[in-house]
Amino acid sequence: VTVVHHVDADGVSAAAVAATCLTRAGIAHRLMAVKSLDDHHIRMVQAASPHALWFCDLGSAAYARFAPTPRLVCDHHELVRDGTEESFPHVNPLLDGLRGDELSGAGCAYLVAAALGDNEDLLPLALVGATGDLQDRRTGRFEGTNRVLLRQAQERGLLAAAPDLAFFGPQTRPLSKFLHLAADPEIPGLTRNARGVQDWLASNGLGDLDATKPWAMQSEGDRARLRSALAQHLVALGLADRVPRLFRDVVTLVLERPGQPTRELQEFATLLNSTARYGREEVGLAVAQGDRGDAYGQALDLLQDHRRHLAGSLEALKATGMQRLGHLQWVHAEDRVRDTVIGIVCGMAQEALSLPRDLVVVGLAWTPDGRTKASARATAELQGRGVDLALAMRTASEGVGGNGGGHKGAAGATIPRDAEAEFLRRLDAILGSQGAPRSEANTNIAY
Ligand SMILES: [Mn+2]
Repeated sequence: VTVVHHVDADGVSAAAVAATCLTRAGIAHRLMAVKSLDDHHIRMVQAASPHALWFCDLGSAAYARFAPTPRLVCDHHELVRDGTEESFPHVNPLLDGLRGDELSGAGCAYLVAAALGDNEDLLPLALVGATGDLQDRRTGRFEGTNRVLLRQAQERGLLAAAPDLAFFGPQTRPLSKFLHLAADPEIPGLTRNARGVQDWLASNGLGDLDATKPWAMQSEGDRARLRSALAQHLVALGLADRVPRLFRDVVTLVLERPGQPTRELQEFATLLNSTARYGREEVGLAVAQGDRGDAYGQALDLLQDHRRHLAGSLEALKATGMQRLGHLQWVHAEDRVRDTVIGIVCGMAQEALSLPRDLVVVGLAWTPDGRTKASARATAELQGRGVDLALAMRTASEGVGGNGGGHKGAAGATIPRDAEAEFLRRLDAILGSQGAPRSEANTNIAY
């Protein structure tokens, strides 16, 4: 079996599930990581002359290109329905009338693994993939099928879930950073203000806390006091509407060592993103399959590089400035942001640069092979108005000789480098037809 998987945290989690259950079943296999199933990668997979194919976190739009090879597709991206989409084993929540954000590629792969044998220990990976795809961000907890998988993992003592502060990095970020790097929700006086955090802690009777210790290492009593103080702080500022967003269901991998990124789902997913998105998928796969030795050490180094790259990328976006075109705001990072993380950076920019939420965000970056990667993000409000980025990005890119797809709220495309302006024009027109609001002015915004 040739396992073809995407290079994000979900794709790596899915591939780790697939590889582990194939090994246990005594089935020979090899792994192939791909950025997308565009023409180039489709030819690459075909050239490998696979006996059988298992697609993880992609394939729902390209399955027809691999007939008559036996195929299994585990995906949750928008489907191409051509009448043959259920003529082979095809696991995608959209085929069952479910939402694409209530089960991840890794979750689909887990359902197959569960059918193959006793693979319940892989349940946490199903949810690492889900959180890597931000499936717990809309409501602050897992919904639908993910919720069922979470309950199973809790019953088996693999995961624990409890409402706690929603900020990123409860296991590894020192408390001060945990608070001042938190931008969603924005907390006036604390967000991006390290000094402000110290003063605020002191003036709330929390000055005795060791701010170098991570959040999860603080005592439960101190955490409870800090949570209420934060809520009161927002209420006192007239921002009570932000209080619910202070909290999410934080999911802990109870068998992992405390203080490690593998101990909490979101941090685990970020660790995997630090590997495969930089061409080091073998490191992420080893960690996802349980390596806590050499590969784990390498992953921690890659995580530092990933953090530096993201911080530098945000600065680059800020310096370049967003431009507006009709229904979208866009920025071209050229070679300053890796094509494999431009989507993550656009998502972060929405919060960190307080971008208008009523315009689709589009980031462009050059790929190493001479093309251009485009990544787009739409808020839930825009999706509610009818915006479907998977369709818009696919149609606009195919119109200029590229390809694309994804989810309604997050999608990507690869296009010829000389077609960037035409692509943006087509995308803008499609977004308009989908009901996206228009910006007031076509201006460059300087930050
Ligand atoms: Mn996915």
